[in-house]
Amino acid sequence: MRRFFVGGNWKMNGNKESLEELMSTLNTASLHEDTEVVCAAPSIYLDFARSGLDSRISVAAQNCYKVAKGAFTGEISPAMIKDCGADWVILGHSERRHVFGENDELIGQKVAHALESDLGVIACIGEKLEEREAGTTEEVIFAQTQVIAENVMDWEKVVLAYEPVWAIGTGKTATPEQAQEVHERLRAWFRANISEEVSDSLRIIYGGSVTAANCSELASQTDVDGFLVGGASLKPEFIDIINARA
Ligand code: G2H
Repeated sequence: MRRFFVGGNWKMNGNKESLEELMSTLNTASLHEDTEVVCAAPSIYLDFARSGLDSRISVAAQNCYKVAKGAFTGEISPAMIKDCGADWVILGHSERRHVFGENDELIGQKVAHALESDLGVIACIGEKLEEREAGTTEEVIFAQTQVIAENVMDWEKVVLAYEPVWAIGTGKTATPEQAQEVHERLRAWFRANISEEVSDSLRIIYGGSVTAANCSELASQTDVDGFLVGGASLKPEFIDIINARA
């Protein structure tokens, strides 16, 4: 049985005042005990998020670099993330890939180093609209997954987030059928290329305009094991998304 996983990706939003309000709403909410909840704060607020959120909620960074320390101005390392009390990092998010030009090779190196440093990794993959329209969705997401897989020794610390780029922040969610279809194919890829055990146990979560209104139907799909939520994670409706699985 895969534990339902809901991540809130705050992206580059909020300030101390608004985040404090959000955290107090989450801290006092009734949250499904079976759901693992993680909030990904901007790096400058990692400490603030860890001290403001109660212990039911883990904290993630939204990115990190591929080495522990050194002359890399502006970057943060997994060791620093852990030092702030956070346990997870999001890697390969489409905004890192497409706004900041991160390629598969760099993402793979970051995955390897984050895992070596004992951080959990929320590894993101997803196709662009033109790739879906060209019928290359599988080719794209399998290639992204392959590079991630080459850098993973222990799958227990990995959650795979399928986030179709055309659904991110656009209000255009994948239908439950579209999400299930891709998640099922990803699970089949893991069965064929990694192992039956990893295929059965790996949590594959969906991201892209998830809201309180569409989360229940998505959560009821066999291979959807949770969500990575952007915009809606900054609002009280995040609680409904955490509690989406009946
Ligand atoms: C996808 C998602 C969170 P949103 O990026 O990772 O954001 O829910 O705003 O589409």
